Amino acid sequence: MDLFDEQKIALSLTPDRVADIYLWPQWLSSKEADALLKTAISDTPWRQDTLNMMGKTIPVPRLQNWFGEPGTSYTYSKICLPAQAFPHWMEALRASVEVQTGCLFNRALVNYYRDGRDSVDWHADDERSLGFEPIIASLSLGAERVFELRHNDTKEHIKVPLAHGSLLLMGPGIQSYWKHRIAKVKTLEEPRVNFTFRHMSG
Ligand SMILES: O=C(O)CCC(=O)C(=O)O
Ligand SMILES: [Mn+2]
Repeated sequence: MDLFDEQKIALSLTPDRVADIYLWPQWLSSKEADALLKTAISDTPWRQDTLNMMGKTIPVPRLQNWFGEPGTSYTYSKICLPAQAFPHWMEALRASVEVQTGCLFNRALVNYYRDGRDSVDWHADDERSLGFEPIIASLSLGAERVFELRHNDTKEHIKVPLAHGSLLLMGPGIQSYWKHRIAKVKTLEEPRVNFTFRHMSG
């Protein structure tokens, strides 16, 4: 499988509108992906953020950080993440994701799932700050985890395994009609790092 081996999954948004997900299952060679996973785990300044749930403070079940134009920030679930400048190794990755997808990305939310107990719950990346119908690219490294998508109205449910070195692109409209998550996997001990590249103006 090489760079051009792409798969397309068509998702219904409304009865007369479809959006595409593109998946490059082995976008990086396993050697490249191994090296990048090591760098990402050791060189990303990981944050342990907390959520306020019904008066209780609970840790976000993963580590994370936000990269982009210094001086800007991104807020989701009431967590404000000030942008860190892209380190050189992440900047190179950002640029190759742009070349592969033909889309522009100037921000990245990076997630570190230390093991199968870490997860991200059902959500859409639909904050107004991401603009109208944002396009999102997602690069996965480390343990394979299942990316689940669920339609808001029809409850149609699909599962896409995201392998070490895979790249996934969610096209316009998906954030408005579908939610996605990475569920916990009780028995999994291996880590996973995920980069979600986004575009924000300003
Ligand atoms: O880890 C993933 O594959 C998804 C992460 C995600 O949905 C997000 O950061 O918004
Ligand atoms: Mn997301």
